[in-house]
Amino acid sequence: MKKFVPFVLLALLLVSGAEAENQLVYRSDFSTSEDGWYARSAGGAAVSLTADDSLLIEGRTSDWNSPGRNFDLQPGQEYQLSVQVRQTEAGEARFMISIAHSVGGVESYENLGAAMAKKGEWTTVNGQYTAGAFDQYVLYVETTGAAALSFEIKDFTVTQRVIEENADPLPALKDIYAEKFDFGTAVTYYEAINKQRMDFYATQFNIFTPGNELKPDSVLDIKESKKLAAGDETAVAVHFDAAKPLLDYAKEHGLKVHGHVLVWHQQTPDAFFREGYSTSKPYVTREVMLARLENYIKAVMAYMEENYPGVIVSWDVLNEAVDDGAAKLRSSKWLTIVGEDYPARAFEYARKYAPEGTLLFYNDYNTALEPKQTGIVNLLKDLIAEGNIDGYGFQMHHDLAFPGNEQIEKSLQRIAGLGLQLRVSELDVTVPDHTDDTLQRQAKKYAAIMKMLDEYTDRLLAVQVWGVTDDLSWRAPKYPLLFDKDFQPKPAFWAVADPASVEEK
Ligand code: 9MR
Repeated sequence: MKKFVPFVLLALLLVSGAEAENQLVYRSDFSTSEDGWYARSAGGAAVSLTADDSLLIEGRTSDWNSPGRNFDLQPGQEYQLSVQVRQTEAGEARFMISIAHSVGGVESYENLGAAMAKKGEWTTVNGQYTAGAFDQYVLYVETTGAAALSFEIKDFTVTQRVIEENADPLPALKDIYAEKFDFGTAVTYYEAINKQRMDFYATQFNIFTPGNELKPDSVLDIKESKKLAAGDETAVAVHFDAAKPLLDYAKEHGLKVHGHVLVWHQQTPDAFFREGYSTSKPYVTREVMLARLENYIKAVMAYMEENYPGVIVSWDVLNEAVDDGAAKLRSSKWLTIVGEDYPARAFEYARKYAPEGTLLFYNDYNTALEPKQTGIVNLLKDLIAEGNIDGYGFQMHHDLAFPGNEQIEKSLQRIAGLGLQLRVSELDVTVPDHTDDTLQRQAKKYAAIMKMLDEYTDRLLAVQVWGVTDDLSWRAPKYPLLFDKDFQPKPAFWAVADPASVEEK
């Protein structure tokens, strides 16, 4: 049966903020010139035009000797690549599209696609590439195990996903909720280096969390720490290469960042817990581990204060420390090596070194479920007693029916009753397919959550979705987010923008 769509909603559905489509940005043309292509070689190989408008390479002595061309690629952008190759000297040969990219004069390589070409047959080689952050990009066509083979190429194409702002902008979630709380999203490295994407995100969101890039496995510099450990087992070296693009973007555009995460049982190198930072050595003592924890937190805070003052407004100090099946701390290396007070110590050090005013959170999932909820409440009570925690982050990785709305409501009430500030830190709602009906049900779930949250605006600092477009979600096959892969707002977006417009039943 056709659903009644109110006029206002229909009008809104016609508005869209941005869209993405595949556009051909380059097709080789060898009819009159080499079109910028040259031979990549230490001297012997050379390219020339043929009578049938292809480019021939001869005189090769290594597989990497190849026709190559410099391209002006944009960091973070996704490219589809294709080329026709033909060789007449071997029964068959393997061809690859590859890229040589360089930054600060250091060149590195990736193979982007491969195909076998039979003697005399024009063969298509396809590849794809999401551009990293480099100063220079050279695409080339090389062989594997056929160093001396001469071959021809034609129809080299580069197709790019282009994001275009539409004339009619979408209503912005950050503006709709400006009086109540910040609206944010998680962003990963490849999104952060994609300026087009970030510019679109910045129209909707005013707070960002690195999806992975401030986790200990991105931040800890094990190699350097190892060197330092030779003189002092408690020393810790850190670096922020992965997080920099987002931090730079936020700093430049006056956006807030929520840091995620200082202490977690996952995505933390085993070496962090071992003597000499060596995975073959025994675990360190409680004393050494606490000193490493303190030094780690100190170094992270010092770097941020020096390079990005004021950008990080809050931190998940501790993530997912409570057991899934019992009201207690989950077993982890932190628990084994340091003991039951490791959460308290983490908050103590975070408070000690964080700039004044930085808010410190404990963050967890399945808050609506027992006995985990009681475990979370017990931990929060202990941390509150120690005086170094400001708030709790509800992750809210949900699906259509799980957890039920009453369960979510109860968990909000119970945690809010502890007097802490709250965040929704990782909101997403998975669905099994993306039929219209399912997407409407997803919208209803989002609307129900937003309506509940409206009761807690006195203490709710931010609502963050865990990603923007479905295709880049950690749960991509289940379409959990507010925008589809082409940046089109889903019914879920409109439901979050105006929860009251979504009927209950
Ligand atoms: O979104 C993150 C994904 O890219 C990583 O593969 C995954 C690995 O642990 O972590 C995801 O983020 C998690 C977050 O840090 C903590 N809560 C659960 C999130 C989803 O797994």
